[in-house]
Amino acid sequence: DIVFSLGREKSSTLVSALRRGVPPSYPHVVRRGGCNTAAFMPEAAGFEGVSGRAALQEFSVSNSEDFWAAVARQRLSWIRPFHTVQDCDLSRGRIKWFQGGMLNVSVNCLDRQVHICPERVALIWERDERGSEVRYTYRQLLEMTCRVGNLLKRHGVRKGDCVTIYMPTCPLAVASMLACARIGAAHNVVFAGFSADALAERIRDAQSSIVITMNQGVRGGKVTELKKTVDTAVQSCPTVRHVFVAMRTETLVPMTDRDVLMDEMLKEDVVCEPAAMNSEDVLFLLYTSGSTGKPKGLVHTQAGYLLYAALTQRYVFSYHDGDVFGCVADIGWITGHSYIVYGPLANGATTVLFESTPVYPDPGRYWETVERLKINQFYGAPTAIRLLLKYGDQWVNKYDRSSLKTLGSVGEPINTEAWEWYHRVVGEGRCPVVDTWWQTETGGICIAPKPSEPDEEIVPGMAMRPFFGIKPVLMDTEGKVLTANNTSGALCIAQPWPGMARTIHNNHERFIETYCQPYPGYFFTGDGAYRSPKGYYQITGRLDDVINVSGHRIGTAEIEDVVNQCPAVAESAVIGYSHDIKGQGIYAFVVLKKNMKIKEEDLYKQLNSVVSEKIAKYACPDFILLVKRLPKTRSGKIMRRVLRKVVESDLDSLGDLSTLDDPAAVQEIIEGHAKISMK
Ligand code: 6R9
Repeated sequence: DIVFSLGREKSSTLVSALRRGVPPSYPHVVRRGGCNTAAFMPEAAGFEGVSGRAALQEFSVSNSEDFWAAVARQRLSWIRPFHTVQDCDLSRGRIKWFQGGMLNVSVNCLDRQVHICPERVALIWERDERGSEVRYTYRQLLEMTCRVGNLLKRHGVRKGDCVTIYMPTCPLAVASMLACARIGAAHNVVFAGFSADALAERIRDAQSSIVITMNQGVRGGKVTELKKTVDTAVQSCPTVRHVFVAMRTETLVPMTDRDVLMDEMLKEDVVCEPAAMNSEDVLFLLYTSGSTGKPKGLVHTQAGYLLYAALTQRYVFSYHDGDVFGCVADIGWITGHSYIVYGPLANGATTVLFESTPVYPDPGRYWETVERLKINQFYGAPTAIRLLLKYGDQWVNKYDRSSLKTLGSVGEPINTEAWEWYHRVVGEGRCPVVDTWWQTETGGICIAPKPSEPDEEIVPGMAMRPFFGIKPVLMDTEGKVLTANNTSGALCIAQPWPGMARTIHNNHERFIETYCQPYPGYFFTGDGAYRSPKGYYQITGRLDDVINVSGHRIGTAEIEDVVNQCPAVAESAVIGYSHDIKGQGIYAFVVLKKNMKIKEEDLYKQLNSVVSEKIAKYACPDFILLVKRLPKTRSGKIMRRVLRKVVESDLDSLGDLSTLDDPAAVQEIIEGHAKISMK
């Protein structure tokens, strides 16, 4: 009778749970244990004496192997079961989970759902043109994925190859990612806002032989020439054999012998045998910025990543069967990978692919979309919230948001004002706001207010609580663990978890140096954090030379490298400063070569075009200040700390300038900056 009383969607959950061998999480389970832990997470029924969500978190950390083994067995479909839960040594950068196990990620995301509920909607493609959304069922997505898989195979893609995907968020991009997973190739999605040079660098580093792209992209009513960018990029990528071209618009683009129209997939079979992959085979590379000029290709593997993405999507957002999950990120970033594609699909969710911008055609776009698609969980970036806040409440109130249950935030700290507005206006004060802290490196959310008991407090602007299996620690400058509360330090994670990146592609040394060596035995995040008197975490920002512009990571060194390539430039220093909407803006200090005569305006134009050409538009400086020299130590190191203080108008805490090679340099910079800020 449980089946009959639950309605269609719910009863299918029950059937699916039973088929997967998961104890169903329905009322009879609740009553049996006298607490709701097993109803909350079925696996918890097997963890003796664990009652309540906080206890479950503690158990997941102190009995990490038992916890992850139970969850992995029950939430993933295995071709062959694993024999070893984990084999990790953080101090050596050795991270392996679920060894001996074999599975296929696309089967876990697609075939599993098709068996139970083939006509459930997997994707809603919210196209740039408002009101023209397109739905794809799980059956259709599986067919599309198989066709792409077969097409790739026909063109020589084999297990272990790497396919670069240069596409905006759209169904074919998702099918391409899953097709790679199906045939055992790794994917390398490059954000479609990156320039030809940035794309080429990533294709070369990944040794990719295939690129999948589109004729043109459409976003915010504007067309971008994606195929043209790929054509330029592959000129310097000898490894590329084929470029596959999907058609987003009707505009024809020049094609060469190397190019293949994606339409060819229609000739392919809708069945594609899934490859049996080892847990630790590579699932994807994803490039992100570090503190040097060269972006790093972080490597995520199959089982651990998928499990972690699925579990966090379920529990941080209180996702339930039948919900429509709306993550408005771009698939070019890790948020898109984990919370548009892998997490939601592994849980059988309906996931939204948002192609547009928050203000197109007007600042009501998000909320109109929420109303029309009946979105239950909305996951966005603080920068967009800050922008929309400025347009006023009327754009929100115009639309029915009663479907919303949870609001999420990611990418950068969310300031209290934006948090309050999100909670009070967008969520009408009734939806928990989850500020989720995590990174490309962590694979999925590590710190967030949820899961926690329904009545537990959520503090504005704080990520607060570690997820299952996550043990955060704060370190002092000497590398000692800070045990007290009400204290700040470098944020590390004390033990491995299944979702973490395994290495940097072709550069394990750099992986160890960046993440494992700063605090031996711990994973170093690069962020600083504060732990409140109650033990809640608040992220305070990066400790390295990485800045965060509208939630996009960029290394200051990357920008400097490009600026320094300008013929007129002798040297430069780039810093981040706090920006109303973008979170951080970019400030470049530039020293010209001797006897260089160039109009300031021309120089600014040149610098902006070179940065957008070599990296991306979002990396262009907001301010450029021409100076005669930069503040440097006697050993020649640029003192960015001093520049930051000047820009923050915090002249009282410039600190000790006696180590400076030429203290007069600072005065010149102070005066120059004062002029700029008056403009
Ligand atoms: C998921 C993602 C990671 C960096 C990270 C941190 C910042 C992300 C945050 C946050 C404060 C949050 N960050 N979420 N800072 N509060 N909720 O953004 O990955 O692009 O790799 O950026 O973003 O500085 O280290 P990624």
